Amino acid sequence: MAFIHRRGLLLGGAALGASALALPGWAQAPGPAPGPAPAPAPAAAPTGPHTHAPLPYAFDANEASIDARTMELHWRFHHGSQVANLNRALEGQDAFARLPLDELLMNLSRVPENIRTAIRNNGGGHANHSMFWEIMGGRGGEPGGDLRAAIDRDLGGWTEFRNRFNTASMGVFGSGWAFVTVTPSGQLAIVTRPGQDNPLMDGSRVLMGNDLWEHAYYLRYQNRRMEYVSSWWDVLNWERIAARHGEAVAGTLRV
Ligand code: MN3
Repeated sequence: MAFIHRRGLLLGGAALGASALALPGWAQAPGPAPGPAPAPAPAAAPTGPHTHAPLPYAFDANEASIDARTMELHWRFHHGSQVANLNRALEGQDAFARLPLDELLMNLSRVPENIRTAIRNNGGGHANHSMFWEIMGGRGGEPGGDLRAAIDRDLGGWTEFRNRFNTASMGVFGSGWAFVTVTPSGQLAIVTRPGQDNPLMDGSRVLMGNDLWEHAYYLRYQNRRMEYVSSWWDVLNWERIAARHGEAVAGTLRV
């Protein structure tokens, strides 16, 4: 698995560029005229305090509902730029840069106004995507145990839960997310948020959630959000989601 993942990483960026240059016929063509010296590279983004963790599986691990190219673009560029922009916004903001992501998002109103929107969008996006990658890579099915009991108790049972969550997902206008939140006593609720907002901004912890931005599904599904929303259940990792439910009850769940 680790090998496949590393190989997947190499398929992006530089490796793709190199293979494009190796197209047949190019060897006979005259070399390009020497051009002007390349522009100096822009200042590198700060490497912390927040980090863009590797995906916990290969890009094609969610192929049953999300294609590998979408996974790669989404993780590498969409999520990657949010981490970089979050770190940029926190430059020179030592007190806020020291906060773990969940505490930063729970204290948005204390963040200086000139960086608050950047923290909200990029910090929210970092939290949302970190959770999103974590809860996929599975084979769908149905949860059991305490989580199943909570779904039956709070969300009307398994079928009703899926229907309600899908309906909520379809009701998000434009770009946003559908979530299941979880209280410290393990109680569940379905909520939606616009943009990259995260329920942590209102003091609620997230059990699970689905990315309803078109970049999450457009290559395979184009405008057909309902097909994506219905198919997404097939790649959920219920062991991991059940573990998050347990972490919420134990008080250790973060983003
Ligand atoms: Mn996204």
